Amino acid sequence: MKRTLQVLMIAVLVPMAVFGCRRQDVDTSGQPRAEERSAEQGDDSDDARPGGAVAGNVDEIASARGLSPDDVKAAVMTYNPSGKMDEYIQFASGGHGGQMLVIGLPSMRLLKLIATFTPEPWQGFGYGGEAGMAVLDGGNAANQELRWADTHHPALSETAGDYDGQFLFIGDKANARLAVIDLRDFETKQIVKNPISDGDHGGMFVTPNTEWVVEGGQYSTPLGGAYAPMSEYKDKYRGHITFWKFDREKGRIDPEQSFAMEVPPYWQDLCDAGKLESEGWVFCNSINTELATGKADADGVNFESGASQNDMDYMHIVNLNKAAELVAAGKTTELNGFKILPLQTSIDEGVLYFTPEPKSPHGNDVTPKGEYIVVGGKLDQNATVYSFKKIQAAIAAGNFETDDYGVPLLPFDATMEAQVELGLGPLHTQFDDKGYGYTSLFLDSAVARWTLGGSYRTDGAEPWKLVTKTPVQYNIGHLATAEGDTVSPDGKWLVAMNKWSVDRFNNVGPLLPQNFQLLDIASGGVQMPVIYDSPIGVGEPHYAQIIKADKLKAFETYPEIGWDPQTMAVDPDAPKAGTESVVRDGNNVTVRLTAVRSHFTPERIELKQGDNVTLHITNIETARDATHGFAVSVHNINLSLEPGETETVKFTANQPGVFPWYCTEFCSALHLEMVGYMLVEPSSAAASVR
Ligand code: RUQ
Ligand code: CUA
Repeated sequence: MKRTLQVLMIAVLVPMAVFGCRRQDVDTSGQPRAEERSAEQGDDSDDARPGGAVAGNVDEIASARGLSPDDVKAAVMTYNPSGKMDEYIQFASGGHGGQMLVIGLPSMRLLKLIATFTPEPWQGFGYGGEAGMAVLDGGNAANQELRWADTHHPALSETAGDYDGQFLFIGDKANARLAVIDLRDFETKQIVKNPISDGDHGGMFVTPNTEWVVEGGQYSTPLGGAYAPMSEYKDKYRGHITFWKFDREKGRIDPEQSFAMEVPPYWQDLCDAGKLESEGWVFCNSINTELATGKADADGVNFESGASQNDMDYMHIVNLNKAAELVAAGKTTELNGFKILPLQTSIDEGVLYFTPEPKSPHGNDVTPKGEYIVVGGKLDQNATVYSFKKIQAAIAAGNFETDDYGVPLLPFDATMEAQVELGLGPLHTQFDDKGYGYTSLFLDSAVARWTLGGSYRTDGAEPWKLVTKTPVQYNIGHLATAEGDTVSPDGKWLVAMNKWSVDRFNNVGPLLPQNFQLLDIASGGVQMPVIYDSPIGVGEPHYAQIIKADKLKAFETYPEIGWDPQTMAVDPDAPKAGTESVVRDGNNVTVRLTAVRSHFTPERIELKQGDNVTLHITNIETARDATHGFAVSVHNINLSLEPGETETVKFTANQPGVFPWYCTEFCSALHLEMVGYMLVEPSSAAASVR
């Protein structure tokens, strides 16, 4: 009976989701109907609105532009005049753009793109500079250079469960990798590749003091790159939850101290780390407990349907502290040089438990004090709330049933605290400082605000109850509130990260941006109006975190001349003013250059064809924003040197000819004169003709 209902829901809801609009707005084109479009835009829906040349006072301008009083209020709430800083900084994943976005709130201005998994020329990342090349190469697979990623869930480093503004982690769903960004200079310092799996999704989530960075798997395979046919799925395929040890001192992941838990070949999904009451535990959702293997012929069942048969999948409940003890005690095996905690060990030692979760669960979010876990079911109408205390009691009660792999199964009724009816397709949940949860509703295209229960309710409001919903455009995935997944959410701003933008922006062709919509959750009583639309035109962002801007203490310039951003220290070997040189030793040539407005020293490098060149260059500026570039024509060499920074490039001068190099940043009036010549003398006269 329940299954029939579910199949019905899929049949009805999936087409709606695909059209990407609120139900009442859909016609068969997937576009809101014209009359609704104009209703949404206010009375004056004339597309050719007056532009900048509107004279008069605020009321007159507003009326000429067709802005309602609410529009004007929204503008006033979000507008930053020149020089006014944003109060919050949002770090958003850049999706399959492979980068990170840095966005100011409430202005929603894009402040920076952080080159992360993919070469990025403005930052000179991946174009010859040795440090960046080494970071990118650190993320290569065994037999494949990887130069893109699908970034999903960023995690800011935490101290005692609060963002500390020091580091940022982001996972790559496509290739099972993790990047570490140092927030002193907003640069990527490390990429690690998971040695036992090539895919993930439940990452990155940090423990409250950032001892561990959690990477939950997704599409199960034989671990370690082995082969097995799909007919052996149940026995040979496995999932993983990988725990990366973070060395805060070094600012690096330590793979030697990291480990993976072997788990059944369900598809693990999002995770979250326990905090306060539940610190030391980790919770991960799963889907495909059906062990569907896909449709390969006419008789097969496709994944979409095969992996949605069961009413319940399993939340994975992991005693991480216990797991770490077992790892320290050597109870691990090794695969590709990486520590694995075998499934049977986790079962025997009480490290892993399951509890049922309804209807294709997705988001998994621990409440601020750590006593509840909120799970969204993609095909559900409810968010399901679990109690950590009840989970512990169910574990203590023992007498378990198990799943097919022998993992103890805690009864749903014993662990569940409440089911909160919110609407269709609840995904992810964030929190505020007033005891409310905020859940994205993908199918409804809405954000729901609802009351938490227990110690969060001091206002007499009924617990576990929907309070209000705001429609968003369209098909919201994640959402983020200010510090909304920490132990002390701020209760300000909510960004709805919408998958579809359809008709919200000027037409830029068939590939559309996503739409970040800013909602005011603080000042409007129970209402949560949408007050800003921000197009995101660089890959599909998933999760984001929003940190109070004053927690970030980034360098304004590098602290000393000759700074190596990789070691975060002065390179004693860095060229400085007066130490520039070109030194030849056989066919090895070492060039030591400096850059300062508006010249390089030296300005000529004379090479012979076939020379092995090592070029060190320092930007010896100390002024803020005095960045210089270093771009050599047709050599794929392009550096960005921030004030104080030193970089190294190595190349072989294979091609004879004359190659100007120049500064790519318009740094001064005589920037065009900031140039040099690299001359490569041919090894024979004939070679000089290209
Ligand atoms: S997942 S919404 Cu990684 Cu929810 Cu994208
Ligand atoms: Cu330096 Cu232009």
